[in-house]
Amino acid sequence: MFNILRSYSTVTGACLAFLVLSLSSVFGLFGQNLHFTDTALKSFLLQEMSLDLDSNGLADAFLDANSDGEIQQSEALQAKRLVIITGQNYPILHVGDLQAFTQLKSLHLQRNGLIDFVGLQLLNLQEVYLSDMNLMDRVDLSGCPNLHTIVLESLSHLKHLNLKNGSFANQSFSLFYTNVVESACVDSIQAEYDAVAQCFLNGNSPSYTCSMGQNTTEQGLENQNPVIAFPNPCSNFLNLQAMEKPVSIRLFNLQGQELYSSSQTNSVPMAKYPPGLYRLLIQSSNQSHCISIVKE
Ligand SMILES: [Ca+2]
Ligand SMILES: [Ca+2]
Repeated sequence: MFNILRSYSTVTGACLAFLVLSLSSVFGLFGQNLHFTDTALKSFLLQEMSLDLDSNGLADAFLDANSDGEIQQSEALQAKRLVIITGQNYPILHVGDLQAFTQLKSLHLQRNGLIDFVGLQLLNLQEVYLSDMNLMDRVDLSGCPNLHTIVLESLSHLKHLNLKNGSFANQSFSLFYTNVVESACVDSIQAEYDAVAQCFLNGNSPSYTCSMGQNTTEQGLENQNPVIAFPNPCSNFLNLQAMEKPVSIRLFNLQGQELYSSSQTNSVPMAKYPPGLYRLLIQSSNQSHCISIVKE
């Protein structure tokens, strides 16, 4: 009897030990602190809001949910939509650390010193917005095969763009290229500004299948800004100052829906729209320009 009890308790003990080990390894995995090679990126993610929970293009929650001053694996896996708009305060140079954010669907990077966007393999990523980054010269999205929306805007030194991935030739990408990037030719892919802009002008959900082309010349990378919109961020009204009188002014949300259109105006009423990111398309007699507008 004693032996039976002893073996029973040994088995129970072994089971408990196994359970404890399993649980600790599970919690160990998800509770693991992420290591960041780019400390500015880590600082930003800890100190500023970066999660966009309501999909309006503006951050509204902190990634460090348990406020322990570290980003755990579990916190990274909760991130579906990440907004990183840093200004001068966080000199982020690379985005490779975002590789741990494997559940990301949408990534928005704006106004920082990033010099490239390369090396990320994110299978769930569907949308990428890159704008107002004057130092960025290389964008390689070939590790993100499920992208359907790519917005590249005001990347005045962008020279190398790679959208190529295994199924690229059969896929349709939505691209908005605005004012400064008129033609991106990298590897064998050429995406032409005019065709994309035309889709946008038609008010459709913009969709443009890049063709495989031989032409790799770069053209029209002038850095002019013929339209000024202010204040931006705005609240009730957005004022426009254009070198040439606009023929039409149209406001879109991030889903591509047209919210407002006018031919005779130098200000756009914004009061009735919810806070978020919008795009203003200004067409003059011979060119069109797109500006990102933040409504507070
Ligand atoms: Ca939001
Ligand atoms: Ca944390």
